[in-house]
Amino acid sequence: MLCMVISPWAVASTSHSKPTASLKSGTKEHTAPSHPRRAKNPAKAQRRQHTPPVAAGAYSSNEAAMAWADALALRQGLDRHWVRQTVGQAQKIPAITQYVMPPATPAAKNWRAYRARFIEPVRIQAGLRFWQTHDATMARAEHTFGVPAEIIVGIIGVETIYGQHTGNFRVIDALATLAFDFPVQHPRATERQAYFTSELGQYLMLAQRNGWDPLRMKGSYAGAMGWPQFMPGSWAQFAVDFDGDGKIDLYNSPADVIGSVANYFKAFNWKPGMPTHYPVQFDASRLNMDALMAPDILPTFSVSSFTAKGAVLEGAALEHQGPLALIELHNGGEPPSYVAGTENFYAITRYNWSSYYAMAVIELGQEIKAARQR
Ligand SMILES: [Ca+2]
Repeated sequence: MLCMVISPWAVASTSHSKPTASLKSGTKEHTAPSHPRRAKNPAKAQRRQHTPPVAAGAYSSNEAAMAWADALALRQGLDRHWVRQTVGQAQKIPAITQYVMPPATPAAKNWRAYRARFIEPVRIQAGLRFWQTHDATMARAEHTFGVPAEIIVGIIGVETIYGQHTGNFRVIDALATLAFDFPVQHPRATERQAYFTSELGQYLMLAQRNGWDPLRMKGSYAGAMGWPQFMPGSWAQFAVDFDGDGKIDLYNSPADVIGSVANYFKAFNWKPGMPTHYPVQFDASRLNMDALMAPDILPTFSVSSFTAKGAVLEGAALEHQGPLALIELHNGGEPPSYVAGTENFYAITRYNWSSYYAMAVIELGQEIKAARQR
């Protein structure tokens, strides 16, 4: 899974964008401890599908990489020769060190532009076909994990358009580059480098456990893999065998993909039956915007405390049990959009740390569900 945060405003721009791999984007993001496992930015990943990676030399001659390989083998009981050989054949991809950098001049955040990128006819039609083809599996996932089919279909659509764009970088190259050559000028270089180093270790252990050829697997520039773009640590922890063939395959088994996405949300406290968000308006006479925005996307306010600060809810929202957050989505030069996010909205941001990402997943799922009902 990802855990790179998508940078919404970057989507509208043609140049590079934000870090992903879990870099937080500057949008409304929760300031919690760093996301343990996922990383990636679907928009960037898709844009770079056709970027031919250019290698700059193998890691076999990199002493730090070889020392790390020795330590991993010792710590995890892996074959030292195999680990050294594998890491030694990883290639540094200089372009990847550019991709993870924040843009020099960030574009304005723009939910409408971001939305237009993901909520469009090709993706909706692909989602409709996917849902129709895997209807029974979706229903089984919904029943087993309590996560609605429209959220599952929204995630897989935003990530890879149902497996169409799963990434063309060798995972070993992407992770080795970010583990051993993470750009020092990045504002969170130490943390990010540690993250990718850990993911490289997870990847090698996954490969060893599953009998993969670690030099062949492909993924995003951040090492996210398969239809749901799971980082290796997420694969190890949350992926499930949902077609019952005894293996987990997020590249070729749609059932495993569906079950794994649903299981990820279950693990991140998805609340069955709870809406993701409600419409919200404001009462200017008692509005305390600073207080409402202070917790960022972390659901914090009861309905009564939310409305006391000037948020106006109606209908089912007034009966909501559990905390809410005020979610702000910028629209370039136009006024921002706001919704009241629930714990399930927050759960979607655990897949990719961005409220723009979460809203795109939700709205894509809604559009596909509506198309099914037509
Ligand atoms: Ca399977």
